[in-house]
Amino acid sequence: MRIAVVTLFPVMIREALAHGVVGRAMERGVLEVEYFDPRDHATDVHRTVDDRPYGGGPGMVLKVEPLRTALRRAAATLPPGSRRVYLGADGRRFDQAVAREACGDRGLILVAGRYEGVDERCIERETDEQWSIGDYVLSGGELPALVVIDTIARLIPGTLGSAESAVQESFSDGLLDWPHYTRPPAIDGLAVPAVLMSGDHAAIQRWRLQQALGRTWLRRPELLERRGMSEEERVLLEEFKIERACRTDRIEDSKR
Ligand code: 4H7
Repeated sequence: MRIAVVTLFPVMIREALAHGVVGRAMERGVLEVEYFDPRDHATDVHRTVDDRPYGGGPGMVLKVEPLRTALRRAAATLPPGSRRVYLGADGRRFDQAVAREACGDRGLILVAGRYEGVDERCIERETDEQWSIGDYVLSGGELPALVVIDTIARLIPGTLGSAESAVQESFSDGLLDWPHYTRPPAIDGLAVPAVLMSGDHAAIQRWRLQQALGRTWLRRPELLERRGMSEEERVLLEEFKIERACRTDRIEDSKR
């Protein structure tokens, strides 16, 4: 897949993408990220990329011409039909489903705003969609671009090793993760759950699914609501609730 980022800070994104799983995906060539910097298309000696807002007030707006040229270069370079996405807090919420939808595309253009934002007509005429990564204000669209690229990259075949993708595709889909443990077997008297030391792989799988269901029920019930459960999963979750209730009782008792 090819992703173009229109940004005043290409180095910020390039360096962040050089590491770990995404870095390897780029080395293998399953993901290609290209940069289009409006500053390269500024026309004056100072290479100006901002301009004063109509209506006055503090702050500046990304200058139209350099941005538009960078965006059009990106669109001309990427496969025809690549979606142009503006990253802003008022966009459609970016989540795993949006990422899954995008990872099938051959190309994607991400526009990272800076200053107080981008001329509204540019957004309307030169982009197709707006995405937001969450309800908070950031000083630029570069971090959202990184979040989007990392999430999508993990879904491209060839990014994750076979072991990693096996875990991802397994029963845990749509659930929060189960807890993980490594050595030592006890930390300050806190032991690793015994089942994980049992060597019984079926029991371990069952326990992990149960933990994932239980945690999702406790922390993000709306995710479970949306996803639904199989009959087997319902039974596992009921067992989780009962065990948890017993544990809570024991804690209450010990306080008395
Ligand atoms: C576009 C327009 C995305 C991009 C304005 C981007 C949050 C998100 C930005 C702005 C973003 C998100 C410029 C508005 C800086 C706020 C202080 C970059 N913030 N900004 N101003 N939630 N900011 O996805």
